[in-house]
Amino acid sequence: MGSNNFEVGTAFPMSTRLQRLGHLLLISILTAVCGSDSTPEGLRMLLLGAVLLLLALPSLGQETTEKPGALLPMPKGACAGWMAGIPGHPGHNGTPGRDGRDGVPGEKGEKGDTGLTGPKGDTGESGVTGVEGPRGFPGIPGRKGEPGESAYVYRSAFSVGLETRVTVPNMPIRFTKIFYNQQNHYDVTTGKFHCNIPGLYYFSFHITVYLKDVKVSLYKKDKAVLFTYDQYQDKNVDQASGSVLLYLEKGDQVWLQAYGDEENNGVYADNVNDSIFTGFLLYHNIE
Ligand SMILES: [Ca+2]
Repeated sequence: MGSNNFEVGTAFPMSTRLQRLGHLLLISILTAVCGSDSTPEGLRMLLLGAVLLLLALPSLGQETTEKPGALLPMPKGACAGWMAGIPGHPGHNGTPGRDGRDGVPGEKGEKGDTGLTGPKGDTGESGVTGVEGPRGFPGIPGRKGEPGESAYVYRSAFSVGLETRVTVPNMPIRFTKIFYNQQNHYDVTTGKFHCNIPGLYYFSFHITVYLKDVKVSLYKKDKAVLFTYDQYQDKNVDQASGSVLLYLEKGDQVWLQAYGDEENNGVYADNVNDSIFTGFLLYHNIE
């Protein structure tokens, strides 16, 4: 019975397949006729072979045109000729898959636009003092200053001389020959200078000495502060002189006065010989 044991769907030409089925049916009939297998089992095999042959015959005319080598279609068996069913509904969505692997880094992009200016930062700490720079060029002269306060009020000067010989010692010498006394700070009636402007004063005197010795002092506030002594030489004319700087307060008085006795009063003056006394303010007291 191994001769009819072939697999369905094996690649054979349809005509060959029909021939095999015919052979199988013929063998089954022969077997049943010869009584070699007259059992009910042998009869069933004969009937089964007849059914298979009848099922295969209707498609004989079509399949004989198949080209050699084409695959045999699956036998449709008992379902052949049934109507196709209605397509089923789509299945449910599956669960999301796992995350994929990281991609490779991309190429370096182009340089972006300049960003906006940020806010002003905090003031930094002071740096170390630098080295002194070189001396600059001289600047241009400034504007001329405003006129100062008039110096008239600070003017004080006098210059006076003797007109005649002085014969009386121990009293102020009166110089009545006026060279300059615009402010009238020198009192011609007393021979004394009166300080009206406190400050530093310069005084000087030049005395012609004739006939007698001369001892003369410059007085300030009733006190001799300068002494000058000249010895007379017979038949000669001498000179005695002196000068000094004195600081005076307002109201101070300064004058010249011969001291000693009359033998020491050779202060002289005539038309061609002068004895003079001069004083002026050098600096006024600004305090
Ligand atoms: Ca002398």
